[in-house]
Amino acid sequence: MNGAEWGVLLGGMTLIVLINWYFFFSTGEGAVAAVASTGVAEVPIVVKGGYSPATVRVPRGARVRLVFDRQEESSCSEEVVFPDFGVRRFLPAHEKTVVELTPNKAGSYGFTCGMSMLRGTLVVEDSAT
Ligand SMILES: [Cu+2]
Repeated sequence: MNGAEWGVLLGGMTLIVLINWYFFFSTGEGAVAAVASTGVAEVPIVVKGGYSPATVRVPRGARVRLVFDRQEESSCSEEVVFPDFGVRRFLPAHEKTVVELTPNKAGSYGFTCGMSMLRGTLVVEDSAT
């Protein structure tokens, strides 16, 4: 093989490594909620064309306070729905709205806007012992 071919091969291999790294290591991403000594995990979520962060990780059994900070008037995001918890909450524009949940089961729980267009995930993890 000549130099150019080696270059293509190396470039391809680097790309594969990067893609694998992305899928295997960054899937655990998302904001990890800090749990205060009171047992409450408070997580700010900005609502603006989506949820940011879209993935929130909390330890099982913590009281979770999700503080939705809606920075837009788009009617799309005026409601947030947690189907697994039977929660549907109106989010006034340019205000913060707290949604409190206490998930006791580990798992991934989706939340969406009222029309299921914007999506986020609440990941409840068994805390490491
Ligand atoms: Cu929507």
